[in-house]
Amino acid sequence: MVPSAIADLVTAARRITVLTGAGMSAESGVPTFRDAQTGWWARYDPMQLATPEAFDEDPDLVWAWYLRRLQLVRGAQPHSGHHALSSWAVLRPLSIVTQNVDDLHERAGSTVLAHLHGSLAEFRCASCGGTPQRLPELPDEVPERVAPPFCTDCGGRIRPGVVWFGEALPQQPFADAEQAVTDADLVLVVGTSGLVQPAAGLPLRARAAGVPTVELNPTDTALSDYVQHRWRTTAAEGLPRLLELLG
Ligand code: BV8
Ligand code: ZN
Repeated sequence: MVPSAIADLVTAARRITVLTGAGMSAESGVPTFRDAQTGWWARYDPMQLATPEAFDEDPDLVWAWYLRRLQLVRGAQPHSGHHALSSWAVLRPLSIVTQNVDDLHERAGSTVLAHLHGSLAEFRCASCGGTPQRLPELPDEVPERVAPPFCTDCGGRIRPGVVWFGEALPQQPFADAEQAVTDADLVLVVGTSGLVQPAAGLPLRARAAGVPTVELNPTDTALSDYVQHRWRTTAAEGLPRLLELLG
């Protein structure tokens, strides 16, 4: 049952911006950052691995971690929440800003306005920034360490096309995201703990611009006190209910 204040906002909204985090992919079987990682990956803290320092120190370990995550995402399917957003965008202008590096929104038919933290399926040379001509082949069982390939242009190491902790976000996507949360007449915040900056500041910008903000998350988060409405639901449960309101 959608809380009535949220139902009213959703039916009235003409320009919606949805900010999604790892919780959006959870029901597709992709672990969130704060879930214990499965298997022997439980030994590693993503916050330690998702850094340029980790890649410099142990490129083979970090590269294998990303190949493993890419393999996990390729084996995952978008869920009813992803499809609900894709259908909603046919009925109303809807922008998706995601912190996620998977392509589940796209595979549900959505266009993503901004991948704030890059993408698992993109790679570039850590030295010259060039993009390799071909993607790495994925072994069935990714070993604990796999040496990253070298750039055919300059011999530098190829790295994942994601934004690591301590790295700046891509400027245009972040500018587009800021515009999208202030131009909207409703901002949904789905599946994010609101701990990672500057992405977590976007709902606050919406609030400061007088845009109604609604959090869809089964638990309280760092943003819960700052959004206008909280709906303790999951992405795959809640988003289809909101779409149903549009008839
Ligand atoms: C930068 C790509 C500067 C890589 C990621 C001290 C204080 C404040 C800030 C900092 C600080 N020290 C450092 C910083 C900055 C740092 C930061 O914010 N650190 C935090 C942790 C303290 N930020 C950065 O470093 C950023 N860059 O600041 O640069 C700069 C400027 C100019 C020039 C140079 C440098 C870069 C941050 C990007 C890092 N990269 N990802 C990769 O994926 O490997 S972040 C990564 O973690 C994800 O992309 C995501 O953004 C984040 C995880 O957050 P969530 O998505 O929220 O996921 P989480 O697991 O936390 O939560 C899941 C939620 O889902 C939960 O609430 C749960 O309840 C909910 N949920 C679960 N199941 C469901 C569900 N919801 C709905 N349905 C369900 N079924
Ligand atoms: Zn290069």
